[in-house]
Order: sequence, then C-alpha cells, then structure tokens
Amino acid sequence: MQRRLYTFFRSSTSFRLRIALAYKGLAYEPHYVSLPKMEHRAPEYCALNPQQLLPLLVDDADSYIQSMATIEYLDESYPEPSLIPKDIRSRAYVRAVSQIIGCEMHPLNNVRVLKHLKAQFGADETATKAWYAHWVTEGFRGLEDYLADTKLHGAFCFGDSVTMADICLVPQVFNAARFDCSVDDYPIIKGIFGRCMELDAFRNTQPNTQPDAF
Ligand SMILES: N[C@@H](CCC(=O)N[C@@H](CS)C(=O)NCC(=O)O)C(=O)O
Repeated sequence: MQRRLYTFFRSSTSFRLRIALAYKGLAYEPHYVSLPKMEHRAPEYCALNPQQLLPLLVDDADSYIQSMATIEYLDESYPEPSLIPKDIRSRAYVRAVSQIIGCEMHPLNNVRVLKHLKAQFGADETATKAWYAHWVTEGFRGLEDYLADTKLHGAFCFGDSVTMADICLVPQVFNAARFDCSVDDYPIIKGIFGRCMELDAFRNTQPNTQPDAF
C-alpha cells in the first residue's frame, strides 16, 4: 500500500489523522508505535521521524509530520469532502479553533511534559493531574467562549460541516476524559462532540476500537 500511518491508539494527534483519513475515505496501512514502550524513541522510528513524535503519515513515499499540517496536506491533495472552508475568513476561524486545541492545550499536557514535571520537578500523581486539569479547563473555557462569541458554530464547530476544528476537538475531549476532566460545563463543546460521535469517521477511529488498544 502507498499510504502508511504510524499511530498509537491513545495518541490524540494520531486520532486526528485517523479521523481525517476515514472521513475522506482514504485507506492506509496502520503501523503501531507504542508510546509506553517508548517505541517512538527507537532508532527505526527516529529514522522516519526525527522529531520522535506521533503521528507520521507516509503518502506516496513522502513523509508528513505535525497533525494539523498533515490534515491541510490531505485536504489539498484529496479535496472532497473538504475539511477546511474555501472562504479565507472561515479558514482563519477553523484554523483558530484548531490551534486553540493543537497549540494551547495539547502541548502543555503531552506525555513528555507530564513526565518532565514528575522527573525534574517532583510532581506526584495529584500534582500532575492538577496541572493537566488546569490547562484543559483554561483551554475549553476559552474555546467555549470563542464559539459562543463568533456564533459560527452549528451542528459542528463551523456550521453544519465537519472541519479540521472538529477533528482536533474530539480527540482532546477523549484525552480530557482520561484525566477525569469532563465537558459538562461547556454545552457547545459537549453538543458538537456528541454529534461528531454519531459519524462513522469519528466512531470507528476512537481509541478503544483500535487493534493496538489495551
Ligand atoms: N504538534 C504535534 C504533536 C505531536 C505529539 O506530541 N504527539 C504525541 C502523542 S499525542 C507524542 O508523540 N508524544 C510522545 C512524547 O511526548 O514523548 C502534532 O500535532 O502532530
């Protein structure tokens, strides 16, 4: 097969690409890379992705890293169904929602950050969870307010069409749930999440459906 996705079931950035590929109906060969087993630091994987992070997409022999950039690549290469609106203001909005999650929330709570807090600053389980909850709460609160203010949402983050914004949102909600952070206080986010999860592209790619799940 020409297309390979290096993924881990619990990796929310891998989940983004699983959704995007499924939504566009693009088949791929999954390659499972275990984060707890540190397989992302193994020489074979580092040779493919020197940044040593998941996911990695190989499409037609070219490699793509950074999930949001990769979603944009997929959307430009395989335009239908589209994940990013054509109108430039709407594009900016969809990218803004995506980046609230991808740039302001996810990086602060990534595995290596939580590990560093424990190893270098002596954070115990309680402190690590408090750190996680703080940034998730701040992120979802800001996102909820932005969605409410801009009023561009509908069934999904942007009107009634699935976009990259929804693809970033849903895995972040899954991630938060693992750390006991619910979205009950954010009615717009909660509603969008529920509607996304009615769609096959989201439901069939969620972490517990993946062959590498444990
Ligand atoms: N901004 C990157 C983030 C990639 C990333 O941090 N991936 C996580 C999994 S969700 C990872 O590989 N973590 C390994 C680690 O922290 O050591 C993207 O969107 O692709």
